[in-house]
Amino acid sequence: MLRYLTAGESHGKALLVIVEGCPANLSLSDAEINKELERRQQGYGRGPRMKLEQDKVELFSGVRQGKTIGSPIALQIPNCSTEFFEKAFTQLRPGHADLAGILKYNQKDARNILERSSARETAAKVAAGAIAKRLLSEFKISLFSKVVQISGAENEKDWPTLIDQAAEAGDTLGGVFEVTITGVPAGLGSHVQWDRRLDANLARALMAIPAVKSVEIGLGLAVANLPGSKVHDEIFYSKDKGFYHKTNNAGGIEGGMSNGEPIVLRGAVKPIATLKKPLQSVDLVSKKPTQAFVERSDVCAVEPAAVIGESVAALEIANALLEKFGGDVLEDIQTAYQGYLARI
Ligand code: EPS
Repeated sequence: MLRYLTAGESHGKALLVIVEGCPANLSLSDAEINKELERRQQGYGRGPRMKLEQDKVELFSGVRQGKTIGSPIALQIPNCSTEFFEKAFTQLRPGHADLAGILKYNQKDARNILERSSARETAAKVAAGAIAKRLLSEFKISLFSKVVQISGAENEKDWPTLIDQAAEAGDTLGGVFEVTITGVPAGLGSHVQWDRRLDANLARALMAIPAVKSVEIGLGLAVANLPGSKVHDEIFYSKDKGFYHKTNNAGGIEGGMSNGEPIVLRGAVKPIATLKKPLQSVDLVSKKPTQAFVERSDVCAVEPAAVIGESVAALEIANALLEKFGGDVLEDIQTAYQGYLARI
């Protein structure tokens, strides 16, 4: 089983991750992880913070002489921008974790909620996902992602103008991203138990990305309005290809298992909740009406969300792969994998 935990605050010293269950003998370098971290920092509509941060990983354990040794991989990404860490605020921000968080954790300063609920944490997720992607590449499984919509507009030529207009108006925008995973063999995940269903685990991983409000697999929501004849993918067989489908409305997953077709996932991202032109709110201490707290923020973060989606999906696919083929060393997993491919 591949699992991971993150720690760290947005403006604290660093973000930390421990990835446990990565098999031994996988070659792994800082550079491969840094490449993914750099992708996450891009995107039209990002705020000034991304010019300050230079996300680079420091590997502390689990790797020796460029290869994993089967022990937990611990790493950190230092934060450059730590200047807000001591700054208290009480003007609760609608759409953020502030209100529910201060009530739940009995806090007097909403900073104690902001710091961990910030999407800065996703840098740690992407670092963990980079390790999963490295593992999957040994099995010729690849992940891609792209933005497919910004605030309802599908033509990418319109996006910069829309984002500029929102920035000008002190507003923010959301959108939709898509993750495609190719090379996944049929049979990852399982129909036999709810928590082994690959679609459920992928959906949970995508929904756990801050600001993601809806997840679709394949046709997604559209299945509700179509007859079965327009939804289900017919099955074919040829000697070269084995079993295959000519359509992929299922998005590569049937019965909670991969079916050998590319897995296609979409995530809908809400607009960033910190607005330059602040929304109406209430002050935590005085209980009087106030404008929401405004700190430097992004206008649109759908592009980084796509990279994050790719990363968390990689972690789920890697976990399902290890569940099916077992093994704590790369060579054993490869042997089991090749045997399985030969059988199916
Ligand atoms: C975020 C607010 C902004 C974003 C941040 C997420 O940070 P700051 O308040 O320091 O300007 O830049 O995203 C990142 C730091 C990042 O690395 O993606 C929020 O409130 O979620």
